[in-house]
Amino acid sequence: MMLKKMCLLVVAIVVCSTTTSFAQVIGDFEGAAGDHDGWVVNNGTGTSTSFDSAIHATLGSQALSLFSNSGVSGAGNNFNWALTLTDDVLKALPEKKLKADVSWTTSEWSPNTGWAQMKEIAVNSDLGWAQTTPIDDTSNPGSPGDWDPNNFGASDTRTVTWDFSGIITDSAGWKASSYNQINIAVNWDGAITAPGSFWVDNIRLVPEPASIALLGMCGMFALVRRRR
Ligand SMILES: [Ca+2]
Repeated sequence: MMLKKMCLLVVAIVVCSTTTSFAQVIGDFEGAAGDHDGWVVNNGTGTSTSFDSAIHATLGSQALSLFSNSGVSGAGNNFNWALTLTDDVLKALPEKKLKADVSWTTSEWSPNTGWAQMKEIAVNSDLGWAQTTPIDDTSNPGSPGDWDPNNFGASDTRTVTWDFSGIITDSAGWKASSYNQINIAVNWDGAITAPGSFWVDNIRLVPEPASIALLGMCGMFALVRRRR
């Protein structure tokens, strides 16, 4: 009987571990210089350039540094759809949330006032363009994606979370689309007159609460089995 219970426990753990997939990393920036895991850095108003950075890495030893040139600084000139990924892996987006570790360093921004944001994300597909703002931020839950040098110290790294359920309402249409794309914007205060950097690492897709609830049920099931 004991052997049977142990077997059931092992099966439960294996099944639960398999069905509740963990975060799927879609940007760790660990490759060679210029290899950004398929992410494309856009040049436009508020031009951004990029390079692999040894600082602010939260997964592995490199992060992506977005250097945003505010040579055209002035209110309204600093918003840029800086990062784009077009990949079939995004077909899973309706069942997932997107998280990214985002960093700023006060000394990068001059004068040390104003604000910077990694906030808006847009999805694009045959269904069209739709955008949303983050739902959570480990440093600034009251205003996710917003950073400023006065309130967040010399160096700040946080995890920002975006939820696409409100803008991908046609899940079947999204999955059937000929392409699936997300675009991440950076934005900063026109009062900041020198170029500054955004860092991003460990961009990942994480299961929706339904899957997390399943994980909880699996844990409870394992506990019940253990107590019997
Ligand atoms: Ca990394």
